[in-house]
Amino acid sequence: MQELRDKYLSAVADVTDEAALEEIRLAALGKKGEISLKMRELGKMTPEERQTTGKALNVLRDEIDAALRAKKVALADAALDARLREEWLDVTLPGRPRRAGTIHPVSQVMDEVTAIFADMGFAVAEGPQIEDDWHNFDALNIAPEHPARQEHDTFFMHRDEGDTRPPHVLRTHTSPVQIRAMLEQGAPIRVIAPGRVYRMDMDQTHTPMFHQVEGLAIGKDISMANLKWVLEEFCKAFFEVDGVELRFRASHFPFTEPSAEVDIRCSWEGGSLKIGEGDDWMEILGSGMVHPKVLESAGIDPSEWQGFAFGIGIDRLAMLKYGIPDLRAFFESDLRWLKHYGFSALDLPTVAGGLSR
Ligand code: 2NL
Repeated sequence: MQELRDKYLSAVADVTDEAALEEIRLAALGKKGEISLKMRELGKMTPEERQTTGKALNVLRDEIDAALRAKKVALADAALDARLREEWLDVTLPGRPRRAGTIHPVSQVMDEVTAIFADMGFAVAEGPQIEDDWHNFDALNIAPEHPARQEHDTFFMHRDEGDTRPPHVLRTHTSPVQIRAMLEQGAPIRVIAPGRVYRMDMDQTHTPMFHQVEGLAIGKDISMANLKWVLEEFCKAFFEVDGVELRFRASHFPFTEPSAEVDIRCSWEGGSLKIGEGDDWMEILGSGMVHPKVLESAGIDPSEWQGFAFGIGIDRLAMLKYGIPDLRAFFESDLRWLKHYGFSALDLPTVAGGLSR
């Protein structure tokens, strides 16, 4: 009896998995288990023997049963502990940063410019990026001899030999969109034409594709004064400065008469740009009164109607507003860039010596 007790209790103590534990239970307490067989032998015993042996067997059976149950719980606990250790994770760790996409600065500026002009009653007009040379040039009073019409400056679509159709080009401005709008809607009209334009130009400061917003307002008595007000309102809203000051410089475009390039007062101290103060002027757009010949081409009678048009390059505006907070630091010694964007008048410290960031 003592032997049986030691055998099973030490087996239970040594076992390390539930399957082996179940084998021990069957070997001891199962139908054909050692204890069960011993119980069956009680029938052959004398009543006295049966009483003492039976009692001892019951105690032994209960003791082994209790040990088995306790071990089962212990094994389950240990298994759970092991799993918790294995699958442990530190929920206090900071998350892995995810790169979030953003709207491209150029798209953002296009949207802003569009929204500002929408507030002043300008509708958005769209048109093809591949244009015929009539809409892109002739209708805009750009003569056949004009440099823009040379192979050198404009992307011309391929023509097979013997194909005598007039040339198609990648539009060099969004003006043809406004020509189409005038032909479709007539006067009065107030539209802007934002979009991609193409010129064969590629260097440090030019890309062959860039972005433009052109605007057009035609009415019975729309004047340069209206142009000035619209552009001032635009600049106040876009640069978020109340005290903007614009300077209209006489210029020339084939499609406007008179024509003006427009500069905005700014300061450029310590390499950071401030609009509306200072002694520098930065060119931001070209404009003028729509040439009578252009109105005529677009099916509008110039003896009855007149109006203004303007064109703004978007890429540099995007750079100024969102791209680079400190252009001088960013471009370090690139005077070509600074000159191109109108900061040549600045007294730059000896550039070769390097500028502090
Ligand atoms: C510039 C110059 C300009 C226009 C664009 C225009 C359009 C039509 C008729 C007349 Cl349909 N003019 N557009 C007028 C003046 C200047 O852009 O330097 N842009 C960046």
